[in-house]
Amino acid sequence: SISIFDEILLPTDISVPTGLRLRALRNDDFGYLELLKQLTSVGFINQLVFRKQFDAMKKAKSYYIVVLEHIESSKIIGAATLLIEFKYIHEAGTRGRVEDVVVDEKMRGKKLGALLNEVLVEMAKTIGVYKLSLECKTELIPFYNKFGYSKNLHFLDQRF
Ligand code: 16G
Repeated sequence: SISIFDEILLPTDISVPTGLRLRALRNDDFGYLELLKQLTSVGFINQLVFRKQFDAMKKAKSYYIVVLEHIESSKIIGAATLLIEFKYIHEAGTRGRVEDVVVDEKMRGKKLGALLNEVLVEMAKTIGVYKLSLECKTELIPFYNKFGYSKNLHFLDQRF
C-alpha cells in the first residue's frame, strides 16, 4: 500500500501508548471512513472513490493525514489532518490548517486527541508554516487552547 506522505516527517520525540502505532494514512485504509463518521457526515463512498480522492491528495503533496492504528485489531482509532496552503504573503510562506481531528468513541479519555494535536503542531513547525489554525465547536476551545491556539478571527461559512 501507499502512504499519503513521507513518514520521515513524523516526530520521533512524542511517545505513543503501547499497542498503538502512529503512521500516515494509506490507500487501503478504508476503515478511516468509519472513523470520520464519528465527526460528521461522510455519505456513501466506495473503495474506488476513496482511492481516487487519496490519489488527488497525495498528488497535491499538502495533505498530511496522520492516523493512530490499534495494532492488534489493525483498526484506525484516531486521526488528524494537517493541510498546507501555499501563499504569496509572508515571503511566499505556507499556512497550516488542522482538520478532521477524531478519536474513536471507545478510545476516548486516553489523551489521544492531545497526542494527535501535538504531532500536528510538531509537523507544522518542521514544515515551517507561518501560522497554524483550526475551526472547532465552542466547547472545544479550552481543549485547543492547550496546544497554543487562541481565539482570533471570526470564522464564517456558507453551506451548499
Ligand atoms: C470540525 C473539524 C473540521 C471538520 C468539521 C466537519 C477539527 C479541528 N475541526 O470543525 O476539520 O472538517 O468539523 O464538520 O477537527 P462539518 O461537516 O460541519 O463541516
